[in-house]
Amino acid sequence: MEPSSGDTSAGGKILIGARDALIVVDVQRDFCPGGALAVPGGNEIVPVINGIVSLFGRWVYTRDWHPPDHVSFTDRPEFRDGSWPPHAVQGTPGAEWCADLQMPMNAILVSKATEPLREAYSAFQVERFDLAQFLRHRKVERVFITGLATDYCVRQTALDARAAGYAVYLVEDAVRGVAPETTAKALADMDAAGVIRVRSEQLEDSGERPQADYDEDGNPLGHD
Ligand code: VGL
Ligand code: ZN
Repeated sequence: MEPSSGDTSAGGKILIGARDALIVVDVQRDFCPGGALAVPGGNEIVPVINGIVSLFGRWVYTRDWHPPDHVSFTDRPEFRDGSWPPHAVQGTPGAEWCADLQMPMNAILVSKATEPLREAYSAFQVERFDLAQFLRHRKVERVFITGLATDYCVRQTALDARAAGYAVYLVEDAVRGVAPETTAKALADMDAAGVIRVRSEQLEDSGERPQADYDEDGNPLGHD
């Protein structure tokens, strides 16, 4: 029996187990209402994410973590790729996690787009940390993607995870987009890449969890 290969048909239950990881993309204040690059309804996904966190035993939280002079920032932003207002600047309140977002102690944190001249919409594009390899070494086979924004960082994360060979699930009620047209296009791109759309209510606990990375004293276990 393969405990983590649940029923993936539309509306079916999906059992979350040891080979699954939850990816939470850029749930930061600047992407929530009141922020510099506010995504409509961005804050509404926080309780949805909080409701599924405990089903998982592996978590990756990504954050946009720009220098103040990041290449994507412009004085007259058009709110599209390459033309954003300053947002998610390292160490500023706008770069902090949205209020009430739960984050397990053992979650992995990946900061991205940290260099002035490079854009990085996905944590798989980070140069100094190989997220695909990190997940592979931990026997992860399926990733469940949540966060902001559907049309940019969520889209790119899902496409990169597919390219890295993972089965990818987009948790539709746990994402929001910047604009309707680009969001529709992003969903079509993800569909074409084989990303499976699910809703948070479909996810169920198998009771199975991955082996710990560390022993009780914090020493790495290194079972690879
Ligand atoms: C994002 C625009 C600019 C995102 C990040 O997290 O989707 N979008 N930077
Ligand atoms: Zn950004």
